[in-house]
Amino acid sequence: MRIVALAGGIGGARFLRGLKAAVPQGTEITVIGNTGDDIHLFGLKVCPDLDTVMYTLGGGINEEQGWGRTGETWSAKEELAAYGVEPSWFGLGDRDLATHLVRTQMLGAGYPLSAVTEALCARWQPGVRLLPMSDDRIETHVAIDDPDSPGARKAVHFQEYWVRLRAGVPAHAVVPVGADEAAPAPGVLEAIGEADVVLFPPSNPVVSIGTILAVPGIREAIADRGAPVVGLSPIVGGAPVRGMADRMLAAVGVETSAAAVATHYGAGLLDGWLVDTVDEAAVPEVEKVGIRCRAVPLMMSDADAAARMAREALALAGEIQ
Ligand code: GDP
Ligand code: FO1
Ligand code: CA
Repeated sequence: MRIVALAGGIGGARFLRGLKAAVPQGTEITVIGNTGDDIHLFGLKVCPDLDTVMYTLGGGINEEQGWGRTGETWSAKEELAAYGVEPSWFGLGDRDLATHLVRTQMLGAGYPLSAVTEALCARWQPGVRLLPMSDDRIETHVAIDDPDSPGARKAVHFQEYWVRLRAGVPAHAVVPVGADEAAPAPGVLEAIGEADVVLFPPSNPVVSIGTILAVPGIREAIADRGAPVVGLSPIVGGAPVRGMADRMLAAVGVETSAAAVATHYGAGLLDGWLVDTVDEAAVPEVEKVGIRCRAVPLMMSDADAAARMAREALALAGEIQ
């Protein structure tokens, strides 16, 4: 069986760990990773979502934090702070820095991000084929009120909105800058074209899955493929399980509910949707718009729970086939 999964960071990575445990040997899993969160800092290219997937599946993730390396130290960050250089709000750990150094060096030598990601994965052996959604630069920006100019708005990088501002001010728009002119990375459309199942893990619907779908050709390839497309809700009981996805949903005019996210993806894209058991009442609402829906436990409290979720998603896909 060939599975394609789109993925952001933590929600995507933890689900993928469960998926790997749930599938029979020989199953090929291709992950299309979000690169809209990528940022250039101190001359380095940082790809938080690709790294979160790579470290989580490769056994190098800081489990409590959900991003960055296990056993991390922060000497470089302290030295940068001593120089008084900004940004000081984004922490690059010493171990993590090595990843960004290798990536930046390879990009500088002319390798595309997809080749660089493959090279980094040669060390981490994530057990899936991890592809960036695109080799082209795409950066998610968020429109907020400009505090220095009343009545005006300004755009900030997604990481500035998420990490520095902690999504603490209203987001008026979310724009994947560069997506219009971008192309899917090599292998992305081919993997979708050969997939038996396409999965949307419980990743952020706007800045993770939404950004991947904004790369021209990806949404169309998934919709046209005809293989079952099954998603899992990152919204449980009317709130994100983790993070500030409600802020991002509000920016695109979508209610923070498991049913509203399914409707946002739409029956033209999504065939099946899993909501948490606390959201059982949403099932008929989702089925009414033509998406098959089941209520099952969706809390990834450990790897086994994530594996059970993956089995449920594949079972629903099997019903649709
Ligand atoms: P990010 O890039 O690190 O923000 O990670 P993703 O976009 O992949 O996933 C973020 C989403 O994961 C958030 O909106 C959370 O609500 C969701 N999430 C995290 N843990 C869980 C969980 O245990 N269950 C479910 N259903 N969603 C989760
Ligand atoms: N998240 C934070 O909240 N603070 C940080 O300082 C931070 C640093 C960081 C470094 C590397 C990396 O791969 C991820 C990092 N993250 C940090 C997480 C990341 O920025 C966000 O959680 C995601 O991009 C949101 O999707
Ligand atoms: Ca992300």
